[in-house]
Amino acid sequence: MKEERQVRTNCRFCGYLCGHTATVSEGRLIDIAPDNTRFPCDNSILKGCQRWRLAQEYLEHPQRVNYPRKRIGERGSGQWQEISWEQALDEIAEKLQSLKDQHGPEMLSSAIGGPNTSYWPLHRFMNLFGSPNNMGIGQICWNPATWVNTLTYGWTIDNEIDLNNTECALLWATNPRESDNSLFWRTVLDFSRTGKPLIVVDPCNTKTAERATLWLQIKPGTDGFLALGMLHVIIDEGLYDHKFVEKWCHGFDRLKEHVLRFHPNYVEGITGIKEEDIIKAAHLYAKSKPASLCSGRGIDQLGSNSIAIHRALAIMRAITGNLDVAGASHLSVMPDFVPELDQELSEIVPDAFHEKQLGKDQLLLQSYPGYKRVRELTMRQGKRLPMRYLTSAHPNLVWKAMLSGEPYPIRSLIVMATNPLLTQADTQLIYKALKSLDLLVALELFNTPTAMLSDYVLPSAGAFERPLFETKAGTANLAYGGEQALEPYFDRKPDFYFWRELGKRLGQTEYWVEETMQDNLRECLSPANMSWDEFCNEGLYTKQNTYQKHNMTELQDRQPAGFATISGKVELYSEILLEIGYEPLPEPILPLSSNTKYPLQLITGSRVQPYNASSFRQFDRLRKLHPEPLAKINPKTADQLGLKEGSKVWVETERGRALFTLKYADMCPEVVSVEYGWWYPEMEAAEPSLGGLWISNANILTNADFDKSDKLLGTWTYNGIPCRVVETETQKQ
Ligand SMILES: Nc1nc2c(c(=O)[nH]1)N[C@H]1C(S)=C(S)[C@@H](COP(=O)(O)OP(=O)(O)OC[C@H]3O[C@@H](n4cnc5c(=O)[nH]c(N)nc54)[C@H](O)[C@@H]3O)O[C@H]1N2
Ligand SMILES: Nc1nc2c(c(=O)[nH]1)N[C@H]1C(S)=C(S)[C@@H](COP(=O)(O)OP(=O)(O)OC[C@H]3O[C@@H](n4cnc5c(=O)[nH]c(N)nc54)[C@H](O)[C@@H]3O)O[C@H]1N2
Ligand code: SF4
Ligand SMILES: [Mo]
Repeated sequence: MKEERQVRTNCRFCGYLCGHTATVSEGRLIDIAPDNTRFPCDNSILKGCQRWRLAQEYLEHPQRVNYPRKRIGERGSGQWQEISWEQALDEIAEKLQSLKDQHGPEMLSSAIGGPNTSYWPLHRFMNLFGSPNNMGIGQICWNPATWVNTLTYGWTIDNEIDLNNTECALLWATNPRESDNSLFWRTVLDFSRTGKPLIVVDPCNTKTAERATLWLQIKPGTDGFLALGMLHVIIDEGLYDHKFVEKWCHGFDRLKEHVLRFHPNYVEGITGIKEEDIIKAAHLYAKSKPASLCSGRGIDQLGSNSIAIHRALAIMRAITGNLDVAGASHLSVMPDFVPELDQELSEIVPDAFHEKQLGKDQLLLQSYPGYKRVRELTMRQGKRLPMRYLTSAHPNLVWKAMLSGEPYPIRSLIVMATNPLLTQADTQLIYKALKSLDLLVALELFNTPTAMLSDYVLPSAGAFERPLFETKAGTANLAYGGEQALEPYFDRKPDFYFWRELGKRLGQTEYWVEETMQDNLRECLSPANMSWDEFCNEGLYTKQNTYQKHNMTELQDRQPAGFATISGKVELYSEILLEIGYEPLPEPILPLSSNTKYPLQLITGSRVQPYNASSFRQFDRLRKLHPEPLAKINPKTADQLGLKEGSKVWVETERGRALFTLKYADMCPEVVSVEYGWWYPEMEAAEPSLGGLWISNANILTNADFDKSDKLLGTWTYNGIPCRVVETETQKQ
């Protein structure tokens, strides 16, 4: 009989890493089952997730990349030669060295995506190579809240919904029913059954909004006005926490004056939400204690408005006494284990290469000077934010430098665990930029459209084939994950291997001491006094959350710790924003107005099951469940435009057009919400089709032009874009 092994492991088919038990025989995965005892996992919720069931198929899928391949025809011709890792690494290293000699290290860029792998090995390599040009999606995912909470509270927070403590939950622009198959959705569901107030702010009546006691149907991009309208009510009616405000908040009087003009009646005209509902929401949130306020991607993707709205929400939490309080939120603490910042070696590289950062002089915070200024403050409490995420290059500047050579040439790109042709804004620009490169390398599991245009595609070890260590980028004392379930199939290698081997070929040997990712993680955990084996067994490293830390006295001077800001308090009025030349109080702006040519407002990319971004379109089982890219619209709006449910439509913006199937939904009138990430892996994996890249890709409709992006972080706009919808008889080509 064949020997079978049970391995306590985690799924890696999206960022949640749900705990599972894998059954492995002769190095092959033969079964997989959710494991409630491993964080984060809820068996009943996981019944709804379709992806983990695909584990075996995922490992063996005929479209997986299994061996390193090198382009032999024209770029994008789909002609490849399989080569060894040695050859691929030698050739890539040689090419990078010669391009570096010619143009300087900044000619190399890299691209990363959502939480699909560990990114610090890439950052370490880029730091040592000397290039600041890593592009991410942080500007529209995670960074706005992290930056804004840090500059307001001195550090970032985790929001809590705790069934015993939380008396009210306010979910702002997030739809965990579609985006989260793990513990958070379980908690929201359970909370909704308590009958306590659950408020959802979303233009669409999502499955999450359906569970709300109050759904605020907001016009896209007007959230800053709503938040300031609620603040108006809370302050006007004295519903704030007077003691906390007096002792711990800076600039309350200026805030009070600032919110005067956001009368709910005025806010109703902008947001489309009735005055009485704005007042009701403010009452529910401010009077129920503790109240939790959790926000999602919908407000991270609104250009400058993202900053104003996050600031207003940060202020709302603080003045209602919901900061660092059980059942509402807690300020995170630095990890006991080695933070990603140190794994990246970000602090040992000379400052000189920071000078080469694109947009450094225009971006006030998401830049090395901005980072350094904030670091001076957070270091008062011994905390350091992850540097490479929060200084990542603005993609629009990088794509443009590839094309124009200005301000300096960027000639090569290494793409890891992301598919920018589908997930970054402005597909047309990216396509031209990629075509112009001297070297394009993709570390991938599948032959994505981005990989199709590459010079080399390297087969990464994915879910179950490599160890996992997820850490909130080192901003909290929490890590979860575990051991790989099996050795990688075929010639796949963990991403760590690629960076280490490339680094060794380019003079970085002394910085890559540990041979494997496991060795590295062992070292990384040692300050926390936990062995890698213990960690894998538990699947979790964490400490009990602590609260009200600003009141704790520091031993030497017996002074309360306060907050790591310029004033030492929560900055309602931000001194650091004032200092760097940005509005110290939240100033929302009206979203781009619709016009006669583009009369509707577009939302791109709300999450839908069973897919994750542009991934999983290769799986027939999932395609049967959700066969077509949908554009959702209010039936009345459709009727006014003479459009019928089920018809194929072009959604058009000034940037281009993409094909969707129209679906009626209970949502804001005059708004269209399209799915993102759609391509067709069954179509030709070469030019001109590139896997159906140009058919229904939402990012054909978007742009991230630097001069229209936010000046603080470079946040661009994925939601609230003027558009129109035109019926077409054209079917998928
Ligand atoms: N219009 C619009 N665009 C958006 C968004 C939106 O809402 N609207 N959302 C944005 C957000 S929040 C995010 S996070 C991004 C997500 O965008 P991406 O991170 O680009 O997500 P995916 O398209 O899933 O691409 C991930 C790729 O990584 C590969 N992969 C998986 N695991 C591994 C691994 O271990 N190693 C390697 N090397 N590869 C691996 C997968 O095969 C897949 O091709 O999209 C952003 N783009
Ligand atoms: N199935 C699936 N799950 C995923 C992902 C995936 O691609 N697929 N991606 C993962 C990633 S990378 C992320 S970042 C998370 C994101 O997860 P969530 O934060 O839940 O993000 P979304 O579903 O993009 O957006 C949430 C809601 O914002 C609303 N919205 C759009 N515009 C506005 C606006 O202007 N104002 C307000 N108030 N609401 C608005 C949308 O209607 C949508 O219902 O999901 C993760 N989980
Ligand atoms: S939600 Fe589903 S796909 Fe994501 S980690 Fe959990 S089981 Fe895997
Ligand atoms: Mo994301």
